Amino acid sequence: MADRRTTSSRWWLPAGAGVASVIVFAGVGELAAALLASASSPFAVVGSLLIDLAPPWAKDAAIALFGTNDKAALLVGIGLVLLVVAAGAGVLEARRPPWGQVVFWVFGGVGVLAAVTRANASMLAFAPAALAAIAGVVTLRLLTQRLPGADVEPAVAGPPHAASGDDDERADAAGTAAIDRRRFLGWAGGAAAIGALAAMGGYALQAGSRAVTAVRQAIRLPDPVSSASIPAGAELDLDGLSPYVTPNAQFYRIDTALAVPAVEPANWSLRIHGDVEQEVVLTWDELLALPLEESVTTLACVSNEVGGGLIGNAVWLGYPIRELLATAVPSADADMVLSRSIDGFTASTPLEVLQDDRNAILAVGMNGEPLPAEHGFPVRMVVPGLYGYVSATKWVTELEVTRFDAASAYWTDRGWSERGPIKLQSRIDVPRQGQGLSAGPVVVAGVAWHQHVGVAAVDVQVDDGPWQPAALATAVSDDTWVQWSFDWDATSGSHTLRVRATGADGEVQTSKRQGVVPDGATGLHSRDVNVG
Ligand SMILES: Nc1nc2c(c(=O)[nH]1)N[C@H]1C(S)=C(S)[C@@H](COP(=O)(O)O)O[C@H]1N2
Ligand SMILES: [Mo]
Repeated sequence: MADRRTTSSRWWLPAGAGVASVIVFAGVGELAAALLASASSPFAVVGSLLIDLAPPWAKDAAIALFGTNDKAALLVGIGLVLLVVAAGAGVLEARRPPWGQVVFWVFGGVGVLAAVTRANASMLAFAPAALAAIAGVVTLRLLTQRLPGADVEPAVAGPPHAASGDDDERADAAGTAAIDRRRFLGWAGGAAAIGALAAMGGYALQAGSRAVTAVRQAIRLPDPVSSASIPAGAELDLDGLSPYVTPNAQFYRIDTALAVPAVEPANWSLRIHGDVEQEVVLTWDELLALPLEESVTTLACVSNEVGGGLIGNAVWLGYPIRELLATAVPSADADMVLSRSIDGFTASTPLEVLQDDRNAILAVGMNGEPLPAEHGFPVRMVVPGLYGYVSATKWVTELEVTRFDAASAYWTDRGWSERGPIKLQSRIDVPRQGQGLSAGPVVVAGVAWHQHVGVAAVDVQVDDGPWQPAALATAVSDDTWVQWSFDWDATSGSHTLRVRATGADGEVQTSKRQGVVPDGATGLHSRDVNVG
C-alpha cells in the first residue's frame, strides 16, 4: 500500500508542483501587467502573437468553431497547454533538475519576446513576463525541495528500513510519508492560491481599462463640419523619412500616468470655471453634438532633444476652445488657463493663445479614430505652437481661467518654464547616423517645424561647405512640420551633414546648443556618414 502510494506520488506530486508554479507564474504576470505595463499581460501578448502568426486557414477554422468567442477559446487553449507543460516541468524538475526551471524560463522568454515585439511596446513591456518567470522558477524550486522524500535518497530506491519486515517501522514510514505529503500539499495549495489571488487582483485592476476599451471601440465619431485635406505634395514618400501624418501606433507618448487613466465618456465632463462670468459644464454627448472640425497639428515635447523623436503630426477632430471660452466670458484681467487632467496633471496655457484664431481644440479624434487611451481618451487639448507640457492636457476635465501670477502648473513647479512656445527646429531622417553610402547621388531628407509661424526654408551643409537650399514639400498649414529633401552628390570619405531651418518670420535656427531644460533644446542636428 505504502509502496504503491510512493510510486504514484513520484509523478503526481511533482506534477502538482509544476501546476502550482505555473499558476503563480500566470498570477504574477497578470498583476505585474496591471501595475506596470497594462498592454503587456503575458497571456494577451502571447495570444496576440499567435493570432499574428496563425495562417489564414487556422483563423477561419477558429472563427468557424468558436465564433466571436474565438479569442476566449485561444486564451483557454494557451492556459491548458501551460498547465500540461508545467505539470511535465514539475516532474522534470524532480528528476532532472534544473530542466523543469528551464521550461519556466522558456515560458518567460516567449512572453518577453511577444511583449517587446508588439507595436507601441512600452519600455516596461518586458517586465510582466520576466517577473512571472522569476516567480514561477522560485516557486518550482521551493516546492520541489518540499516534495516528500526530497532530501533523502530518491524515492525509487525507498528508505532502506522500509524493506525490513518490521510492521511497526513500515507503519511509521507510511505515517511520516503521509505527513510529508500533507505538508507538501499545503505548500503547493498555498502557492496556487497566492497565484490565483494575484491573477484576480490583476484582472480586477484592469477591469476599468477593459471596459473603456470596449466603449471606445463602439464609438462612431460624427463627421466633421470641415475636414482636413492633405495635399499630395506634402508626402515625399522617401524610404526612412517620417511620414507626414504619424500613425497613432508610432506617435510618441509622454505623460506622468503610471497606469493609463480609464475614463468612460458617459462619466466625462469638462468644467470651465475660475475668473469667468458664466461657469460652463460640457458633457461628452454635448461635445459630440457641437460642429466638430478636423485640423492638422504637429505636437512636440519640450523634452525632445535635437534630432529626437518626441514629435508627431496628426489629423485631430475637435471643437475650438475659443468658442467655449466665449460662452464662459473670462474676466478682463485673466491671462492664463490652467487645464487639469483627471489624474491631477496640470498645464498653464496663455489665455490669448486659446482665444485667437488658431486651431486650439478639445480633441476627441486622432487620425480618424477616437483618441487612443494613452493619448487622452476621451478628450484632450491640442494647441498649435506650444509644447505639450503647457497645452496638450490629456484626459482633460477642467479649464480654470486664472492668472500666471496666481497659479502654476505641474512642470512649472518642477523647474520648467511657465510658458513653452515650440522652438524652430529641423531633423535629418535619412541617411541614418553612421550609414555606409556609395559615392554618387544620395537623397538627404527630414522634417522641419516652427508651429504657428511656419518654415520658409531649409538648408543643408556638408562638412564645412556652404549652406545649400533643400527642397520643401507642401504643408497643410504653418501649424505642422514640413518634409524636406536635398540631392547630394556624395564623394568618398567620411562626411558630416547638417540641417538648418529658417522660419517664416525670418528667424534662422540657431547653432547654439541648449539642453531641454527649462524651455526646449536648441542647436543643429547633424549626421555622420561614410561614403565608400
Ligand atoms: N494628463 C496629462 N496630459 C499630458 C501630459 C501628462 O503627463 N498628463 N504630458 C504632456 C506632455 S509633456 C506632452 S509632450 C504631451 C504628449 O502627448 P502624447 O503622449 O499624446 O504624444 O501630452 C501632454 N499632456
Ligand atoms: Mo512633453
